[in-house]
Amino acid sequence: MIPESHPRYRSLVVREHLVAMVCKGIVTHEGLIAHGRGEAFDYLLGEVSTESAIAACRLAARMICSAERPVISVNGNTAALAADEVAALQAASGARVEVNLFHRTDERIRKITAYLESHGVDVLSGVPVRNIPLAHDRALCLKEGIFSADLILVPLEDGDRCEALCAMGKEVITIDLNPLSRTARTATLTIVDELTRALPMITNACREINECPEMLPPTRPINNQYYLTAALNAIQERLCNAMD
Ligand code: PTJ
Repeated sequence: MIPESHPRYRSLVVREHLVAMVCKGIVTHEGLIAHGRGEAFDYLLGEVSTESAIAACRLAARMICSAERPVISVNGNTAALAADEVAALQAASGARVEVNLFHRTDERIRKITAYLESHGVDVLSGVPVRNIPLAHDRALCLKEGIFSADLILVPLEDGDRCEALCAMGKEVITIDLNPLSRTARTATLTIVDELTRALPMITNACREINECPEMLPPTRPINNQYYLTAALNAIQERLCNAMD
C-alpha cells in the first residue's frame, strides 16, 4: 500500500500499475526499462510540460486534424498508461487506432486490443502484412491502418520504425521524453513530454480545431529541431539552477 503522502506517490502508483500490466501480459519487462528511462528524462524536465512541448501538442493537433488518414499506433506501454487518453484523442480527431508491437505475439495483440476496447477505443483489426521495410515484427501492419496512413502518431517509439515510416513518405509525430533519442531526431515532429500529459493537450487542441474548422493546416516543413533544442535548453537550465 503506497501512502498518498509519499512525495513520489504518483510515480510509485504508475510503477505498480505497470508491474500489474506485465502480469496481465500487456506490458513487457523491456517496457518497464523503457518507462524507467522516460522517468529519468521527466525528472530532468521537472515533471512538467514545457512551453515548447505545449506548442508542439498544438501543432500536432493541427497536423492530425488536417491529415487525410491519421493513425495512432499503440504499443503495450501506451495502452497501459493511457488507454482513456487514446480513446479521447480518437474521439476528438477521428484517427484510426492500430496496435503495433515491438515484442509482438498474437496473444499480446489480442490482450492489448481487448484492454483498449474496454476503455472505449475502436481498434482496427485484420490480417497484418509485412509492409514496413524492417527486419523485426514491427514491419507487420494493417493495410487499412498504418500502411495507408499519411500521418502516424507513435508514442514511445523505437527509432528504426520511425525512420522507416518517414522513408515511406509518411509524417510521424512522436511523444518521447528523451530529446536525444533516434526517434526524437528522426520524427517529423517530436513532443518532448510525458505521454499522459501530452495526449490530453493534443485532444483539447483537436476539440478547439473542431469548433473552428477554418483553421489552416500548418506550413511545411515542420521545424522539429526547434522543439528538440527547446527541450534540451529546458533541461540545461534546470541543471544549471540545481547547481546554484
Ligand atoms: O509494447 P512493445 O512490445 O511494442 O514495446 C514497447 C517498448 C516501449 C518497450 C519499445 O517500443 C521500446 O523499447 O522503446 P524504447 O526504444 O525504449 O523507447 C521508448 C522511449 O520512450 C524512450 O526514449 C523513453 O525515454 C520514452 N518514454 C518512456 N516512457 C515515456 C516515454 N516518453 C513519454 N512518456 C512516457 N511515459
